Amino acid sequence: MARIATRSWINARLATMDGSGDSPYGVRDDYALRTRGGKIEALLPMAAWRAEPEEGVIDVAGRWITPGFIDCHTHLVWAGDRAGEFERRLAGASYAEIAAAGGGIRATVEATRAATEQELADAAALRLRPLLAEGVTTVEIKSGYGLTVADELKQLRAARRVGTLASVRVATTLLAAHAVPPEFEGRPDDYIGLVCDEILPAAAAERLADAVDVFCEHLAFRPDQCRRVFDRAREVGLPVKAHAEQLSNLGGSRLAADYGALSADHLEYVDDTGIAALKAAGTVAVLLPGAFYFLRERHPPPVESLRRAGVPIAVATDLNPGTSPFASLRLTANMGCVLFGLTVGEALAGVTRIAARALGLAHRRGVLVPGHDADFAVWSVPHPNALIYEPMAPRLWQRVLAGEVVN
Ligand code: DI6
Ligand code: FE
Repeated sequence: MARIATRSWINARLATMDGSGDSPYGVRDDYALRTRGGKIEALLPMAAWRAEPEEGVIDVAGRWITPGFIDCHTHLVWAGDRAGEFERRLAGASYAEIAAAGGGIRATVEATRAATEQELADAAALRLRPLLAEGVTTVEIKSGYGLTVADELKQLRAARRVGTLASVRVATTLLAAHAVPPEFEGRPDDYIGLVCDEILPAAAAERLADAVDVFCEHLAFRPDQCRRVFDRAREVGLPVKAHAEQLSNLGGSRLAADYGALSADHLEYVDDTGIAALKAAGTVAVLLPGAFYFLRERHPPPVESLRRAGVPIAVATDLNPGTSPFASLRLTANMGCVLFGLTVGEALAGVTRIAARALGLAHRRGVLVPGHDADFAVWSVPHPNALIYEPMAPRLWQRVLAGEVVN
């Protein structure tokens, strides 16, 4: 069958999420959305729309169209599970104690090293399914459970392969500075040397990483160690991100801002200096309420200060086996509202326009605007706010990737 290059979705209500105007949703009522060659070509009032010859026409009968959702922070590729650790935490052990005793991230590292690239990709593609069923069209995937040259590259290749196994776009992030691996016990600086001298250059040479991330925390790496990784990333021309201020304040967001980071993520303990630095650098604050909830944290990120400062705020699942085993971006966005005080409009912008920005993709994804990738979702809802209000309700009518209906 010939591919129809031009299509219009007609009789639609658009939530463009373009950030202009008074409403956070950017509503256009009674519109047509035309795509050509995988891009959005035009948004037209129905009164101005006429079918072109050979054009495919899909009548959505008043349904809503939003940009495809973007999960801008996940650790989707892993092996093994940490259910026993969950039980130990419920019995009183802390995340930090479990990590210090060699569990936590290291347990997942052991299982991930033992898995093949294909096994990892297959498991990740399966794990991704609920996200796709709720309108996700782009997912970021981090490494960080390999922690050797071969195993980090294996994880990144598996992440890229997910994009061929499932109808989704994948952005990869090298997070080799996630934990000190057992063979470097007590020698974190030596491990950072391996990251800078071998793992990062190898990932860059094979074009396996779109960005570089670090875990700046007491139970992971100090700011001066993270700085070495950022310097190396800068040398090879890769943008950076940071897990910062999740459990304590080490100044990770200031460091990230110094390097013009795309995003600083978590930020429960960020202070005013950090917030000012993020604002000045244009760095996105990525909030991860799933991890906050699952670790039973008590100190939410200072959303009102971030908002007042004008720092762009995204929301992501942080999907991982230790701190956020929740494959739902809509549930996560709901948690962002209930636990952190985001408005529904902010949460929706946080999984579309601002999430795209956190991945350096603001020029081509995250809003409905001519010229952008034709990645969007068609919903059977009275208003997009229902997607966040009632996060488990199956409201997806169509998921569209590069102008093709994929669900
Ligand atoms: N912060 C997190 O929430 C995850 N990684 C990180 O740096 C947790 C990863 C894990 O516990 O497996
Ligand atoms: Fe994370």
